[in-house]
Amino acid sequence: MLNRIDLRGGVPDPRDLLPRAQLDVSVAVEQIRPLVTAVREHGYSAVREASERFDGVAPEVLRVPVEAIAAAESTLDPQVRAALLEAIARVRKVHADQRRTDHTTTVVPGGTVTERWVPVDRVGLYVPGGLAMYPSTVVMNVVPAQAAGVRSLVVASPPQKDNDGLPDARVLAACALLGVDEVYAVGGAQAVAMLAYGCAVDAAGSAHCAPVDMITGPGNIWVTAAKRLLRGVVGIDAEAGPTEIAILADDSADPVHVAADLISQAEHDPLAASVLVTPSVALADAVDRELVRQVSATKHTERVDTALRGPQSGIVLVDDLAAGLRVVDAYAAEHLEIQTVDAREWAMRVRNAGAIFVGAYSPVSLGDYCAGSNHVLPTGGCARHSSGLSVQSFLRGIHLVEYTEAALREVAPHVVTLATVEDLPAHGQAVSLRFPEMS
Ligand code: HSO
Ligand code: ZN
Repeated sequence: MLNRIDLRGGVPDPRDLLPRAQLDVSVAVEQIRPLVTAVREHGYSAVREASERFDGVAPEVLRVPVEAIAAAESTLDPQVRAALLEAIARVRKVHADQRRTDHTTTVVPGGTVTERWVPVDRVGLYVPGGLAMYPSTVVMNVVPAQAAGVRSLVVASPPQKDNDGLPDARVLAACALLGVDEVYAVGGAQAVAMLAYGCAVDAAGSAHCAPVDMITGPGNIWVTAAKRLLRGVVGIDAEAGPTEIAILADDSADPVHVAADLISQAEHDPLAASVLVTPSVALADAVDRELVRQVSATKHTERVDTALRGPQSGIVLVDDLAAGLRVVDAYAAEHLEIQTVDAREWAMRVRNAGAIFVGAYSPVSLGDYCAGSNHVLPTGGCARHSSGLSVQSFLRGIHLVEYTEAALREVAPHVVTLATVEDLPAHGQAVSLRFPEMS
């Protein structure tokens, strides 16, 4: 069922041979540019027009009334509430441990540099609502922002036709459980533009969404394009593309589990990528057989089938696990499962992955919801240089430089030398004129 890529015999750099979807965000950027400009210039009316055009519905007041958020929570299925609360508690536990403390380094006696960690003031969190609804993504965005100490948090999520133009009720309920009461029923590129520039949220212009400093969260290609276009106007997290799972497995892996995990992420999107890397032809054959069986029985057969048969998915055959490790490093998957003997040891050797799921009982879906880890992770190979969302994403490190007169005097000649070498004498002057003996 999956394409096979045979890398046995070894290849110097497997990167170009690996399956990966080519999503051209730059084309999408040009397509959404007029919309972003319209939102900057016309605010409310442009946002509403775009919502009607793309989502087929738009409430007159874009801000969700707090009563509607509370109502979504009070009508939440008790089992869903319990599951969300469990997820929140676990994600909070992990993210609380990420908090950084200020640190002062004494460079020389009388000369210190303190690093102060200051949260971003106002953050917009985008929660998608297309093929699936994502209350779990509310948790994964809000919890680290709150743990970082972000003061003002706003959520934007597309209006739903079947919920009177409000965002999905479970998304609203998750906001309520986390204490977020500023929510906008706006999706797509128009949501990103609205958050970045700020805008009136009713026709009379009597209510406003203030501009945010940073926008995080996954979204479709239009959301990603708008984030790329507005980067600089606002800060953004890593660009999110379609979901990916890579599994490094040997003969010890259970093909039934491997197939289920590959399907679990293919379920997100016809463009999702599911990749198995293995030295075992027997496992590859067994997984393939198992996929045929499980895909026909799964709910979203068509979507999953398209994703698995797409050029972005496949089984990569390698000589041994060490070669497999080079392949998964070159691929830099959003999610990497290690289902091998000594899985933890192999996991510790991986250099590039958004998150690593170790052993037979740590599937990606556990991390999607309830492991405590974050599920907003770098895709498209960005795991080579970026991390998933964390408390750190919402903090800025500000250096406080404090030198005494004596400490500055001591280092002044070096500053003057470096300023002279860069032909910036005024820089040197700013130091030397403080000390009459130097001029
Ligand atoms: N696997 C997705 C996150 C998610 N899965 C949300 C289910 N709900 C991207 O990491
Ligand atoms: Zn998922």
